[in-house]
Amino acid sequence: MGISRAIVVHPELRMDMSTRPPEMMLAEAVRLVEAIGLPVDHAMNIRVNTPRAATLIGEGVIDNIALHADEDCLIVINASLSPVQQRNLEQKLSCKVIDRTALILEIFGERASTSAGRLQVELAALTFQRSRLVRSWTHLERQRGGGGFLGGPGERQIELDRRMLDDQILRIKAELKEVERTRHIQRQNRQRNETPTLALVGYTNAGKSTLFNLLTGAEVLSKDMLFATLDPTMRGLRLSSGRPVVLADTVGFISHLPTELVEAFKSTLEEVVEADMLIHVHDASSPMALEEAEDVEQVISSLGLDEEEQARRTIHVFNKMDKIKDKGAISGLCQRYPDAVMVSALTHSGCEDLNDSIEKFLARTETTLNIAVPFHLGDARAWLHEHGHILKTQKNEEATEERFLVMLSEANKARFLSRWPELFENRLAKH
Ligand SMILES: Nc1nc2c(ncn2[C@@H]2O[C@H](COP(=O)(O)OP(=O)(O)OP(=O)(O)O)[C@@H](O)[C@H]2O)c(=O)[nH]1
Ligand SMILES: [Mg+2]
Repeated sequence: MGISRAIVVHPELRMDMSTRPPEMMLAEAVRLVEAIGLPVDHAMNIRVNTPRAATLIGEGVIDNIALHADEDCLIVINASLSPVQQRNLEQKLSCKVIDRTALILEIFGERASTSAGRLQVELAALTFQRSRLVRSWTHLERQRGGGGFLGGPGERQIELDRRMLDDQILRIKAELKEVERTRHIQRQNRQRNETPTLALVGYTNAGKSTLFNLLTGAEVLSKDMLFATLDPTMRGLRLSSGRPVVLADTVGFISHLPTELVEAFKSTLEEVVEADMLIHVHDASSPMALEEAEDVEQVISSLGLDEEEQARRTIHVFNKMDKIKDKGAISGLCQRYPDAVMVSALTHSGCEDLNDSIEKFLARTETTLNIAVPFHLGDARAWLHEHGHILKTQKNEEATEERFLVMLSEANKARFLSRWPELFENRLAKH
C-alpha cells in the first residue's frame, strides 16, 4: 500500500524565535501537506522543552502519534530533523517520516514543469541529500559487500553515495549553466529594448498569479494552494497610457524556505530581483501579513538587494481587500507600508490605482523631453514611438515637424542624443 494520508506535527521549540503563534505554524504546515494532495488526518502542536538528540520529540508524544499512525501514513514534522532523528522516528513509528525541508522539496518536485525548474529542484534535492550524508557520517557507516557495481569491495557505501551525488550535482550544474546562458541572452535583449520589467513577488498564496492574469489576460494557474506557481512566466502588457512593460509572475516565498532551494533557484530568483521594479503583493487578509512580508524581504535581501535598494525599487500592493471589512484590522500593515495600493484581484477593485502607481514609479526614473522632429526624419520619429513613452504629439501648422512630449530612460535619452544630435541643439527643453 502506498501513502494515502498524513499526520502533521508542529514541535514548538523553545529556541525558535518565531513570532508566529504555533497554531498558525501548524495550519501552514497542514496546507503544505495538502499541496501535495495528501489528506491530513491529524494535526498536532507539541511543546518540546528539551529536544532529544535521538528523536527530537519525547517518548510520550511518539506513543501518541503511534496511536493514529499506520504504514499508509506519512508523518510530517514541521521542523528540521537530523538524519538520525528521522531514521529513529521511522523505526519507532513504522512509517515514513519527513521534515519541513523535505516536504517543501517534495512540493517543488511535483510542480516543476520546465527544464530549468526541474533541474533546479533536482539540484536542491541532491544538495539536501548530500548534506545529510555528511552529517550522518558516523551513523550511516555501512559496508558494501564485495562485487558491488559501484566500486571496489570494502569501500564505504557512504563514500560511494557521496561521490555519486557529487557527480550528479556537477552534471546538473553544467546543464543549468547552459539554460541560464540562454535566459541571460533573453534578458539582455529585453534590456536592450529598454522595456521595463516588473516582477510580482510575495508570500505564497498572496494572489500574485491572479493579479498577473488580471493584468495580462494570461491564464497562469492560480489556486488556493501553497506553491501553485513554480516556474516563472513573463508577459508583455500595456499600461493604460499605452506604455509597454513586461510583467513577471514567479514562485512565492515562505518562512524557513530551505536554503538548498534558495541556492538552487538563485538564477531564477536573481532574475526577479534584477527587474526594474518589484511589485510586492501582500495577502492583506492574512493574520500573519506582517510576518509574511518580513520573510519575503529577507529572501530578497539574501539575493543581494539590501533594504535601501529594495525600498527604492518596490511598490507594495495589499491584495484580497474584498475580505477586509474593517480597515482597522490592517492598521499594522498600513503603518509599515503607507504608500501601498489596495486592490482585490478577485473583484478587480483598485486596479486603476495600481496602474497609476506603476506609471508614477516608472516616471521617477525617466526624463521628459519636449522635442521637435522634422517630418523627413521618419526613423527618429519611429524610434521615439518604439522606445519612448509618448505623452503628447503635435504637428506644426506647416506640417514640417512634429513635436513630441516624450518620456525616455536615461540610457535611451543618451542613445537618441548620439544618433540625432542635431535635434538637441537649442531644442532641448526639460518639461
Ligand atoms: N478573496 C480573494 N481571493 C483572492 C484574491 N486574489 C487571489 N485570491 C485567491 O487566493 C488564492 C491564491 O491565489 P494565487 O494567485 O494562486 O496566489 P499566488 O500568490 O500566485 O500563490 P503561489 O503561486 O502559490 O505562490 C486563489 O484561491 C485565489 O483565487 C483576492 O483579491 N480576493
Ligand atoms: Mg502563483
